Amino acid sequence: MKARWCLLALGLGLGVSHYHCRTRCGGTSIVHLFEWPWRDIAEECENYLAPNGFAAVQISPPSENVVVTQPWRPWWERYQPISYKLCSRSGTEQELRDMISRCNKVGVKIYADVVINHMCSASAGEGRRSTCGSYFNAREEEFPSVPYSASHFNDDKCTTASGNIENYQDIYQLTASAAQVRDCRLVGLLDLAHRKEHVRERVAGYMNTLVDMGVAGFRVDACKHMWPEDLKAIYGRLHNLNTEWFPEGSKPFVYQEVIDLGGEPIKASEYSRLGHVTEFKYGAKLGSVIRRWNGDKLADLKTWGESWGLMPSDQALVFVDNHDNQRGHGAGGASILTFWEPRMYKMAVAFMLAHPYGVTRLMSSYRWDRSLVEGRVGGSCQDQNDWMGPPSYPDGSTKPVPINPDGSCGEGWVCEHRWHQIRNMVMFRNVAHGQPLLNWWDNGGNQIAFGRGDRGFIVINNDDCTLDALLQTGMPAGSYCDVISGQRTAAGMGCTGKRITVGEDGRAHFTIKATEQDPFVAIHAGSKL
Ligand code: QV4
Ligand code: CA
Repeated sequence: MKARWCLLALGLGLGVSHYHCRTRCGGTSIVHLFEWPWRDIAEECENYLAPNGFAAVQISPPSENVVVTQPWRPWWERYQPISYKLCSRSGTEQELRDMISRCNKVGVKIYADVVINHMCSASAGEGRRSTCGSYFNAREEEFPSVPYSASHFNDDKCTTASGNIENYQDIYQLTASAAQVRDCRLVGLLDLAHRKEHVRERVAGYMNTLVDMGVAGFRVDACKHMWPEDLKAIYGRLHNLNTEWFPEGSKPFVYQEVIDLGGEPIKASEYSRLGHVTEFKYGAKLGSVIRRWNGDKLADLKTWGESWGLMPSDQALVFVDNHDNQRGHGAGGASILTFWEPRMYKMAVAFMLAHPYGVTRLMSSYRWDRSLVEGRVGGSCQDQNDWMGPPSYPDGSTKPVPINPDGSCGEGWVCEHRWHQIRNMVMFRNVAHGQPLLNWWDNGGNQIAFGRGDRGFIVINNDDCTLDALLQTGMPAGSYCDVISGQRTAAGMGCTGKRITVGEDGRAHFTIKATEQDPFVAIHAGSKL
């Protein structure tokens, strides 16, 4: 079959910047090792994340949670705390401590996912079915291991009939609507009263225990459901980071989960003065562009950023998918790309890592059984098996993450962060850090290219025809190894992928067939031969 050729256009960019990373290029990306055991995270930091330039790991909630059996344990039980003791399906407190210190030793930071808006579901019953065996009574709102009791919850402040959040977007009653989102129960989860001193003290105490153990910051769960002034009071109590690993006076890095796709009274911007905020529009819009839905095309990404309605770049925590929207939870909708659609997914992740906008987070997932039909729930696709927990043994304990000889993961762990295209783009981002976006080129359709100062250049072909273009890369003359089709060999001379030759004038010739497995090419200062 004959390849169709697209209209060819040439971009002649000007201006190269001469900024270089000072000593070595620090890491810039976070990887969410969703549901990983602490022991495996420690090894991953040492064997893989540090050598490959990953900045940090987001860990699953470390606090004690309710054990749900239906009949198997769902991943989401970890979002129903019973106490702030540190035993969970990922391991013991000792294993957590060991992991944090081993990761810090090799320069990989740990960000803990903290669930502080609520405790378990009101219908969780009574007893000791919790991950450390602590007693609780959900009906009476008794959590003696914290301790919390009924007066520490928001029941008196919530005015909805069910006691749950019933309406997120009553635009005619903005104040009342915001109040119910913050003072009522999120899907029946017992809602903590952060206005009260005791609650603030307990929550900050939990977070400080983790800071003292060596975490570098937090992903704060469900921030939309907490008042910004209460969060401010809690963050204000946080200790500085542990000086065994961090410079004196370092503050925890906080990124807050607020799903704001527009159209609700609560805005992400209410939280941005307190820390970073998750930008959920990023993955939803990027997914739509890569899927080429509604006439969206890659060329449109020339203006990617604030003008798309995204929050200012220096406030945003960005990601293609997260543990919720990859399985139809939370929000984001049907456009979200995940590992289930690897070709488009890699393209989206590569674009994200090449583009200067935001602090980037990568998802590292496990497979679940999708043999059952997908249903439509609340406008997005929700998988019938969306609840499935991580690969586990019949007794419910999580299986370790085995690493295959080829570097991939076994036992149903997907390990997107180990896909070489993604791993190499993590390094691209580090090398290009601080460099401006330059030399944009597009064909008006789904072929684009852009550079980052004189440190990196990426070309993407998401059209149905070959990309064949002579492009200004802004890079110093020389021979480079494409880090998508392969990479530079250890000795630095060989290249297992395409070779790209940049001429004295900074231009290079690129050919990418529409049928290639990965229809994009990336070179950077560290892939020069
Ligand atoms: C059910 C009914 C309720 C009923 C309740 C009590 O739906 O109407 O009141 O029973 O009988 C699980 C079940 C859910 C169940 C609930 C309480 O899925 O059906 O309610 O437990 O028993 C995760 C999962 C949720 C899960 C929750 C707690 O996604 O499905 O609920 O954990 O185990 C909004 C928020 C946003 C949130 C997102 C999912 O603004 O903050 O929804 N995202 C974060 C996390 C997410 C987590 C939570 C918040 C809660 O990323 O993973 O929810 O901590 O957009
Ligand atoms: Ca709340």
